[in-house]
Amino acid sequence: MQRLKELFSEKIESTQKEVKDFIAAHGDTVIGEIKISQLYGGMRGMQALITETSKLDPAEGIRFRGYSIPELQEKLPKYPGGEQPLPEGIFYLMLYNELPDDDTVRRVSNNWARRAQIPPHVFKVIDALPMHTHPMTQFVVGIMALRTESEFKKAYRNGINKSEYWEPTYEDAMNLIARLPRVAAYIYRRMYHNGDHIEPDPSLDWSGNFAHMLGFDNEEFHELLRLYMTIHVDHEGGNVSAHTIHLVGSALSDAYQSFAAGMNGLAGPLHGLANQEVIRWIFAMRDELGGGLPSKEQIANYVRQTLNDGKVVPGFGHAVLRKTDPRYTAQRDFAQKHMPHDDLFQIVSRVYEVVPEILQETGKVKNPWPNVDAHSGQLLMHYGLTQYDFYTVLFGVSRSLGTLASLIWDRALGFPLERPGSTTTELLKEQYGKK
Ligand code: CMX
Repeated sequence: MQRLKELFSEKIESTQKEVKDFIAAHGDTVIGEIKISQLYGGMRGMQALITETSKLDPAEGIRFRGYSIPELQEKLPKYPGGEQPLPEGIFYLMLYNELPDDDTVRRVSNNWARRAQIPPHVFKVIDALPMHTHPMTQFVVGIMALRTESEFKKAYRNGINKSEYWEPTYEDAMNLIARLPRVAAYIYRRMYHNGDHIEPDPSLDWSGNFAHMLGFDNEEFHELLRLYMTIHVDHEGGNVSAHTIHLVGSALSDAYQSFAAGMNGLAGPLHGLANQEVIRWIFAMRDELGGGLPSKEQIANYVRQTLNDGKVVPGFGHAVLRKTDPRYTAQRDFAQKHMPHDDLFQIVSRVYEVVPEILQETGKVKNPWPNVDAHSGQLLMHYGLTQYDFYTVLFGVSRSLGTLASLIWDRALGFPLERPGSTTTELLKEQYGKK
């Protein structure tokens, strides 16, 4: 039986040729124009990157190598007796551009379990941080401490040929993915369970083992985590975390450095941190209203107050999406099936009924609909993972699958250093301000 790495190496040559031929034939084709407003507006709508693993459609949402989330829920292998896809499967799909069968997914699971050993200094470095250090900061520090294991760093120092860069990148990416759940669980148990750590169970799948190390052995929670780890993997290439990982990787920084950089972006409140902010926002609203299920009118007033205070309503809006995020819908379906009467789910549902209209009324919010972060916290809360400061770490563990699959392809396709140009307002005015 071929090793997973050999299987991947066979894909490289034909893809390299495909890309090279395409550039040779169409490299001069103009695919868009840039407006001055886009330079000041966060480059919205500019196609400026190649990311093969997924593509975001404003109306339809994310597709991974062409497959939507409902399609993947149907087609990807499941844990025995389970209904949700195994994230090992979506990783395989993104990297190999092929749907895996049950056996292949088991091999990915086993491969990661074999790589999951963490050198003891990583735990010591995390333990040196004060307990009030945000979990995302601890996570980034843990990732950087893991960098002592970098294969790329070693290979580069030994003078590796550039045509082989993908190989140590593959090793680093696979090792990092395998080790992140343990690092994340370590932070969680350290902060919230008096450092009472739980040993991994390598007989479980990657998410199941992660849930186990966090301290959750309820099979329904394992299913939730499989879904969570599948839907957060990737969101094409321009979002802050994916773009950062690609950008930093383009300097031939290794997977550890690139991924840690991206995680600092994910930790921003306009990006991944929004999932903890949603819960904080809902709890603050509930506290202000004296508990219980707020009425639609009370929620509307609270939303208006949030906007009047010059704050964003977390979990709503998106830079690309213009409809309800299918990742939100997948989580809502899960809640409807497993916890239709959960108090917090009732609030989240009511918030969904109220917020879009008010955001629309502002006349400026381009997408009034909920994104992935509007729902994830409620599901975690339901099963007792109540420490919302930790939520973005879960998002980060999942994001490793898409962004590191992309990083491997960046190296396999020999993508160059990313270095766009910048200009100044003065120069723009000189060039275009007189018309
Ligand atoms: N609440 C209040 N105002 C909002 C808003 C929201 N949820 N979403 C957008 N706006 C505002 C913007 O702040 C901006 O205001 P100004 O013109 O005063 O600066 C205006 O509406 C136009 O913004 P936009 O073009 O609609 O949105 P952007 O592409 O600039 O920003 C995003 C996208 C996600 C940062 C924004 O919608 C937001 O801040 N949402 C809340 C935070 C959030 O949920 N982030 C998670 C996104 C998903 C993820 O990455 O995990």
